[in-house]
Amino acid sequence: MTLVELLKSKAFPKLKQEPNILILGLDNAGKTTLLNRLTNEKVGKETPTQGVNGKSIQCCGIKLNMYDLGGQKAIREYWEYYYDNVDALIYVIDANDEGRIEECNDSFQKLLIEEKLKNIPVLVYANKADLQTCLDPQQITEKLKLDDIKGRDWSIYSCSALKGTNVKDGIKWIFERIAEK
Ligand code: G3D
Ligand code: MG
Repeated sequence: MTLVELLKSKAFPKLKQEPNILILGLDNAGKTTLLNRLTNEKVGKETPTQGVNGKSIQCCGIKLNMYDLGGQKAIREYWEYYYDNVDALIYVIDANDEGRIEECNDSFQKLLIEEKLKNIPVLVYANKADLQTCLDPQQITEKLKLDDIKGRDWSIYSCSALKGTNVKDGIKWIFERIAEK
Protein backbone atom coordinates (compact mmCIF):
# COMPACT_ATOMS: atom_id res chain seq x y z
CA MET A 1 0.00 0.00 0.00
CA THR A 2 1.36 3.41 -0.93
CA LEU A 3 0.98 6.60 1.08
CA VAL A 4 -1.48 7.97 -1.46
CA GLU A 5 -3.66 4.88 -1.12
CA LEU A 6 -3.51 5.15 2.62
CA LEU A 7 -4.49 8.83 2.53
CA LYS A 8 -7.30 8.10 0.09
CA SER A 9 -8.68 5.42 2.37
CA LYS A 10 -9.74 8.29 4.67
CA ALA A 11 -8.93 6.10 7.61
CA PHE A 12 -7.15 9.01 9.29
CA PRO A 13 -9.56 11.95 9.21
CA LYS A 14 -7.69 13.82 11.90
CA LEU A 15 -4.26 13.66 10.28
CA LYS A 16 -2.36 16.94 10.44
CA GLN A 17 -2.53 18.95 7.24
CA GLU A 18 1.19 19.05 6.68
CA PRO A 19 3.02 16.35 8.59
CA ASN A 20 6.80 16.13 8.40
CA ILE A 21 8.31 12.70 8.80
CA LEU A 22 12.03 12.08 9.03
CA ILE A 23 13.48 8.75 7.91
CA LEU A 24 16.86 8.07 9.50
CA GLY A 25 19.19 5.13 10.00
CA LEU A 26 22.65 3.96 8.98
CA ASP A 27 23.63 3.82 5.34
CA ASN A 28 22.42 0.65 3.63
CA ALA A 29 19.54 0.21 6.10
CA GLY A 30 16.95 0.54 3.35
CA LYS A 31 15.64 4.09 3.92
CA THR A 32 15.51 5.08 0.27
CA THR A 33 14.01 1.74 -0.71
CA LEU A 34 11.34 2.31 1.95
CA LEU A 35 10.53 5.80 0.72
CA ASN A 36 10.41 4.61 -2.88
CA ARG A 37 8.15 1.77 -1.84
CA LEU A 38 5.81 4.18 -0.05
CA THR A 39 5.67 6.54 -2.99
CA ASN A 40 5.26 3.76 -5.51
CA GLU A 41 8.53 4.28 -7.27
CA LYS A 42 10.60 1.52 -8.74
CA VAL A 43 12.29 -0.34 -5.93
CA GLY A 44 15.60 -2.18 -5.96
CA LYS A 45 18.01 0.14 -7.78
CA GLU A 46 18.77 2.71 -5.11
CA THR A 47 22.15 4.38 -5.11
CA PRO A 48 23.53 5.52 -1.74
CA THR A 49 21.90 8.81 -0.76
CA GLN A 50 24.58 11.49 -0.57
CA GLY A 51 22.39 14.23 0.84
CA VAL A 52 18.68 14.55 1.25
CA ASN A 53 16.01 12.68 -0.58
CA GLY A 54 12.87 14.67 0.15
CA LYS A 55 9.44 13.81 -1.17
CA SER A 56 6.10 15.50 -0.72
CA ILE A 57 2.92 13.62 -1.27
CA GLN A 58 -0.15 15.75 -1.80
CA CYS A 59 -3.49 14.08 -1.58
CA CYS A 60 -6.92 14.65 -0.04
CA GLY A 61 -5.99 18.02 1.46
CA ILE A 62 -2.90 16.63 3.12
CA LYS A 63 0.67 17.45 2.23
CA LEU A 64 2.92 14.80 3.65
CA ASN A 65 6.62 15.63 3.64
CA MET A 66 9.08 12.78 4.01
CA TYR A 67 12.82 13.31 4.29
CA ASP A 68 15.22 10.44 3.85
CA LEU A 69 18.69 11.59 4.84
CA GLY A 70 21.93 9.91 3.81
CA GLY A 71 23.22 7.64 6.56
CA GLN A 72 26.99 7.55 6.02
CA LYS A 73 28.94 8.62 9.07
CA ALA A 74 30.21 11.86 7.49
CA ILE A 75 26.67 12.89 6.54
CA ARG A 76 25.06 12.09 9.90
CA GLU A 77 26.33 15.32 11.44
CA TYR A 78 24.07 17.21 9.02
CA TRP A 79 20.94 15.38 10.09
CA GLU A 80 20.31 18.01 12.75
CA TYR A 81 19.53 20.66 10.12
CA TYR A 82 16.32 18.75 9.50
CA TYR A 83 15.14 18.49 13.10
CA ASP A 84 12.77 21.49 13.08
CA ASN A 85 9.04 20.81 13.04
CA VAL A 86 9.36 17.06 12.76
CA ASP A 87 6.16 15.21 13.65
CA ALA A 88 7.48 11.67 13.65
CA LEU A 89 10.71 9.78 13.20
CA ILE A 90 11.14 6.53 11.33
CA TYR A 91 14.37 4.77 12.22
CA VAL A 92 15.27 2.07 9.72
CA ILE A 93 17.57 -0.78 10.67
CA ASP A 94 19.21 -3.41 8.52
CA ALA A 95 18.12 -6.26 10.78
CA ASN A 96 20.35 -8.58 8.81
CA ASP A 97 23.52 -6.70 9.74
CA GLU A 98 24.26 -7.75 13.29
CA GLY A 99 27.83 -6.53 12.86
CA ARG A 100 26.65 -2.91 12.77
CA ILE A 101 24.03 -3.14 15.49
CA GLU A 102 26.22 -1.30 18.02
CA GLU A 103 26.84 1.54 15.58
CA CYS A 104 23.15 1.54 14.91
CA ASN A 105 22.38 1.75 18.61
CA ASP A 106 24.88 4.63 19.09
CA SER A 107 23.29 6.65 16.32
CA PHE A 108 19.80 5.87 17.65
CA GLN A 109 20.62 6.88 21.24
CA LYS A 110 22.00 10.21 19.98
CA LEU A 111 18.71 10.89 18.24
CA LEU A 112 16.70 10.13 21.35
CA ILE A 113 18.46 12.87 23.31
CA GLU A 114 18.09 15.53 20.63
CA GLU A 115 16.13 18.40 22.15
CA LYS A 116 14.25 19.17 18.92
CA LEU A 117 13.16 15.56 18.53
CA LYS A 118 12.02 15.27 22.11
CA ASN A 119 8.63 13.64 22.64
CA ILE A 120 7.93 12.89 18.99
CA PRO A 121 6.84 9.33 18.19
CA VAL A 122 9.51 6.96 16.94
CA LEU A 123 8.84 4.02 14.70
CA VAL A 124 11.64 1.50 14.33
CA TYR A 125 11.55 -0.64 11.22
CA ALA A 126 13.51 -3.87 11.52
CA ASN A 127 14.02 -3.98 7.78
CA LYS A 128 15.15 -6.82 5.49
CA ALA A 129 12.88 -9.27 7.27
CA ASP A 130 12.79 -11.25 4.03
CA LEU A 131 16.29 -12.51 4.87
CA GLN A 132 16.40 -15.66 6.98
CA THR A 133 19.30 -14.62 9.15
CA CYS A 134 17.93 -11.28 10.32
CA LEU A 135 17.47 -10.31 13.96
CA ASP A 136 13.89 -10.40 15.15
CA PRO A 137 12.10 -7.39 16.69
CA GLN A 138 12.64 -8.73 20.20
CA GLN A 139 16.39 -8.94 19.68
CA ILE A 140 16.46 -5.42 18.27
CA THR A 141 14.31 -4.15 21.13
CA GLU A 142 17.02 -5.41 23.47
CA LYS A 143 19.97 -4.15 21.44
CA LEU A 144 18.47 -0.67 21.09
CA LYS A 145 17.13 -0.67 24.65
CA LEU A 146 13.71 0.33 23.39
CA ASP A 147 12.03 -0.63 26.65
CA ASP A 148 14.02 2.13 28.37
CA ILE A 149 12.53 4.87 26.18
CA LYS A 150 10.65 7.40 28.27
CA GLY A 151 8.35 10.29 27.41
CA ARG A 152 7.41 9.35 23.88
CA ASP A 153 5.49 6.72 21.95
CA TRP A 154 7.58 4.15 20.16
CA SER A 155 6.98 0.94 18.32
CA ILE A 156 8.91 -1.60 16.31
CA TYR A 157 7.74 -3.42 13.20
CA SER A 158 9.66 -5.86 11.09
CA CYS A 159 9.26 -5.27 7.39
CA SER A 160 10.82 -5.74 4.02
CA ALA A 161 10.99 -2.49 2.10
CA LEU A 162 12.31 -4.41 -0.88
CA LYS A 163 9.41 -6.87 -1.04
CA GLY A 164 6.88 -4.42 0.35
CA THR A 165 5.81 -6.68 3.18
CA ASN A 166 4.57 -5.35 6.52
CA VAL A 167 5.38 -1.74 5.70
CA LYS A 168 1.77 -0.66 6.00
CA ASP A 169 1.22 -1.38 9.67
CA GLY A 170 4.11 0.83 10.75
CA ILE A 171 2.86 3.75 8.69
CA LYS A 172 -0.63 3.32 10.11
CA TRP A 173 0.88 3.41 13.58
CA ILE A 174 2.60 6.72 12.71
CA PHE A 175 -0.52 8.24 11.16
CA GLU A 176 -2.50 7.43 14.29
CA ARG A 177 0.09 9.29 16.31
CA ILE A 178 0.25 12.44 14.21
CA ALA A 179 -3.46 12.98 14.20
CA GLU A 180 -4.56 16.46 15.23
CA LYS A 181 -5.46 16.50 18.90
P1 G3D B 1 19.75 3.49 2.53
O1 G3D B 1 18.94 4.47 1.76
O2 G3D B 1 19.29 3.33 3.93
O3 G3D B 1 21.22 3.74 2.46
P2 G3D B 1 18.98 1.68 0.41
O4 G3D B 1 19.54 2.04 1.86
O5 G3D B 1 17.53 1.91 0.34
O6 G3D B 1 19.85 2.35 -0.61
O7 G3D B 1 19.22 0.11 0.38
C1 G3D B 1 20.51 -0.47 0.58
C2 G3D B 1 20.54 -1.89 0.04
O8 G3D B 1 19.65 -2.71 0.82
C3 G3D B 1 20.03 -2.03 -1.39
O9 G3D B 1 20.72 -3.14 -1.97
C4 G3D B 1 18.58 -2.42 -1.22
O10 G3D B 1 18.03 -3.10 -2.32
C5 G3D B 1 18.69 -3.32 -0.02
N1 G3D B 1 17.43 -3.44 0.72
C6 G3D B 1 16.62 -2.44 1.15
N2 G3D B 1 15.53 -2.94 1.76
C7 G3D B 1 15.67 -4.28 1.74
C8 G3D B 1 14.86 -5.37 2.23
O11 G3D B 1 13.78 -5.19 2.79
N3 G3D B 1 15.35 -6.63 2.02
C9 G3D B 1 16.53 -6.87 1.37
N4 G3D B 1 16.89 -8.13 1.22
N5 G3D B 1 17.30 -5.87 0.91
C10 G3D B 1 16.88 -4.60 1.08
P3 G3D B 1 21.82 -3.01 -3.10
O12 G3D B 1 22.20 -4.42 -3.39
O13 G3D B 1 21.17 -2.29 -4.25
O14 G3D B 1 22.93 -2.21 -2.48
MG1 MG C 1 19.55 6.16 0.75
